[in-house]
Amino acid sequence: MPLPGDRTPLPGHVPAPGAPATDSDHAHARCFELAAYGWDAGWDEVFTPYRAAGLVPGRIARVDRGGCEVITADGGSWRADVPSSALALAAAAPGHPAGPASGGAVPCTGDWVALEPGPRPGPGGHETLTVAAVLPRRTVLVRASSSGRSEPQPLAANVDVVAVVVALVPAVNLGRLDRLVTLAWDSGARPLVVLTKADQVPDGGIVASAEVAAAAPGVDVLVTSAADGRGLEPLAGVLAGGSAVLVGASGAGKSTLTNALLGSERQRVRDVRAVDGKGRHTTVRRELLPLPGGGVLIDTPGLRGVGLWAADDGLSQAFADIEELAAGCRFGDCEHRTEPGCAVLAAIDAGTLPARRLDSYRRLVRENAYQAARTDARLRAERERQWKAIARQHRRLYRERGH
Ligand SMILES: Nc1nc2c(ncn2[C@@H]2O[C@H](COP(=O)(O)OP(=O)(O)OP(=O)(O)O)[C@@H](O)[C@H]2O)c(=O)[nH]1
Ligand SMILES: [Mg+2]
Ligand SMILES: [Zn+2]
Repeated sequence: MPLPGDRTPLPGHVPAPGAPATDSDHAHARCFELAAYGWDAGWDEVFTPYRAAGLVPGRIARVDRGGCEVITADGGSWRADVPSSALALAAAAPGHPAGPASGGAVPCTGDWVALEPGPRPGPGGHETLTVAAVLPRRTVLVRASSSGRSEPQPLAANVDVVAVVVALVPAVNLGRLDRLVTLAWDSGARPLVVLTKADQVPDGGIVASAEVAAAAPGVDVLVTSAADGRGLEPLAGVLAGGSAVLVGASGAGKSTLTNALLGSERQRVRDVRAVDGKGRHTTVRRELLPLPGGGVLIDTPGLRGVGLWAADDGLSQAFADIEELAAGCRFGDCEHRTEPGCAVLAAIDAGTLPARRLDSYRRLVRENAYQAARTDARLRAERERQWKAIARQHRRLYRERGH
């Protein structure tokens, strides 16, 4: 019972060895093949009603304008349509799509979805897969969209680890790191900092990694070099068996790391001879790739000016040290500026908290609050428009009935 769908394998896709032949083999493969992509008993339970409705599970490997690529139970990658009606529904869904969202979210890379197999309408219609629902997300990495509108943009769903990739050259920007670590914490997944290009610094990144560890309490820091292979084995160990996403600035070395972990030149990386390469994105899509040691990795395009979106939880976790200190301030509403009995200022005086960290915290809290205010205003305006539309409809019905 093979799955219907546009059987166009992704470039570079290798069919799973020993493809199942019988129905019972296929039922077994259902668990086996998707398990390599993170499917487990929990997802299987969530999927029960969808399966009863004749839908099949899949994981989104990549999203593009016309639809998406999904990995299905046979281990293959197929194209699937994302109907515009589903997108409209999702946009109207409450809370969309921040936080582990409802089934009404716009699909993004890493999402588990329920697919409807069926014929494409129209003359000579061939078989196709359509995304019928997005399963509720366990984790989701969200940023404020770069379009300037206060909208959340999901970058990756259902990952266990968010790896913040930062090059050791040029020198690490700790303010930028704070922002990315906050975003990573806010996803609900485990953050990890991966420092790259250790071969380019004389001390192998010892000093910088200590600074980074101090700036990101509770987050593991790995020093790597794709050029000489250092740190790659521990990194592969951390990523094995789960789902991870790589985020960071363009040129940080995400795709180079991805290739090193895959053991193949799957992802295009920036040409070292490109003199005008600054600020140009080599990777243009978020793409989910299976790792040889088990687990999957999502490589992403470089993030420029990434904004926080409703990242209160992320801020509390990324700056747990400051919030803990603040609990000891004399005044409950202490702003840690000039107040007497301020535990945060005392820690800065004592040299146990860098002043830079308080500045960074303030900046991100302010930005997060500003973003929230703008979002609320937009949601209010939207609701008003909806009410007006309903009122218009009522008036029309009223007139038609001859009142
Ligand atoms: N010396 C050295 N160079 C590296 C290392 N990792 C990456 N590079 C170089 O850094 C440049 C950028 O690497 P990419 O992997 O394309 O960076 P990226 O983060 O994927 O960039 P975008 O796709 O634009 O977001 C390339 O020229 C790589 O060869 C490393 O460990 N050592
Ligand atoms: Mg890249
Ligand atoms: Zn204080």
